Amino acid sequence: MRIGISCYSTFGGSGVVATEVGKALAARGHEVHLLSPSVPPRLLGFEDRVWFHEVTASPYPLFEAAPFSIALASKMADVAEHHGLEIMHAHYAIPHANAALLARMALDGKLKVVTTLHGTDITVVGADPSYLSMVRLAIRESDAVTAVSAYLRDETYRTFKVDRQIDVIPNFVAPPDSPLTDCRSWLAPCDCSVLTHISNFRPVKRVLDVMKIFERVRQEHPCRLVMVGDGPDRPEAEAYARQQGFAEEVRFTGKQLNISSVLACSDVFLLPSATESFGLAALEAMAHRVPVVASRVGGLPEVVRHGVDGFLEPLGDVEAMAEDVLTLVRDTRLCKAFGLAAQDRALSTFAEDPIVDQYEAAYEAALSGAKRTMDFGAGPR
Ligand code: GMT
Repeated sequence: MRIGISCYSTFGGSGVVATEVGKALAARGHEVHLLSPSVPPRLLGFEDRVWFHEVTASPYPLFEAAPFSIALASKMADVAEHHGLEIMHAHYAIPHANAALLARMALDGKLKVVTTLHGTDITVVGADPSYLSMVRLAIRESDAVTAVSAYLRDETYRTFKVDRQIDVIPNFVAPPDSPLTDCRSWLAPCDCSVLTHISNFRPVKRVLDVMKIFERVRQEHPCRLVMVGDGPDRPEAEAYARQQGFAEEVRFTGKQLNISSVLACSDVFLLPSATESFGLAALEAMAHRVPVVASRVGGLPEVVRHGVDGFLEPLGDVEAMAEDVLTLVRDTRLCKAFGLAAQDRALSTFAEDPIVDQYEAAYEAALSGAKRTMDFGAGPR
């Protein structure tokens, strides 16, 4: 097939999934055209059968802000026409799915649109009244729609009241590469346990809870905290560590391309998010044998098994999460057993190949026009 993939180029999960799907499809012999405002971080080197198309919204004196969605739709239509694309796979509804529908109109319906819902495009920003109608339209009119967890599918039905098939295709992970560098001595220059958090430091990630969990654990066990990523709440988290007098024990590494090196020397992964449709960062930690301590929200219970490969606690219960971390770091045999169970689950249940098969099946369904004849699945509407 000739497939377009449209995504954001930030370090966020939707861009990671989009790029990894694209690379996997290209490895299977498909022709893949990635459209994004800049090269996504996971598209590092040259990949056979992968084209990259930069989307730029030109400024004009009349515009208060350059209309990215229109520029994206235009680019989609041009690339689809000149490269004979059959499918446009939109990752994150706003504005990728709406732009893809416009491109489909521009090409008289010759392009099929597959939309993957990732998380806050449904649970936060998509539910905002200023976007809701257009997200509903995108979900209703796409030729196929997928969601990354059963939780997200059900939230979509609940919020948008759409009456159509939405397939659950979870995030996936490949077996970890051997780490490029051994950074444990830099991250934790002592015989300490290493707690790690990776995110884009948006409010939904509750990075202050991460700091408070660490603050509690360090009172009882020697440890260090590694904070990977960047975003609006980083300054507040750094200020908190300084005010509480433990800044020397926390490494804020900023954005990192090679998270394998960090995860390979981590003991526990922290994800106390307010909502998480799936939790790709948790899955990547699990693939590296790192047990996860997280909040019991959204799709996280579909990924982490409480008491088997991690712990899930009520949202905001930093005390319980700190106790869970202490349970793990005080008992290295238990921590290792959890890590092995986590890796086994990540690499079996969320293995790349069968999940990419499901995306291929979604493309086939879109091409065959099966949307309207499918039975509507289990979710409430
Ligand atoms: O930042 C992004 O690219 C998307 C982001 C979001 O907020 O929607 O991440 C979501 O997509 C990931 C990949 O499917 C999921 O693993 C994350 O759980 C999800 N994030 C949230 O739901 C907060």
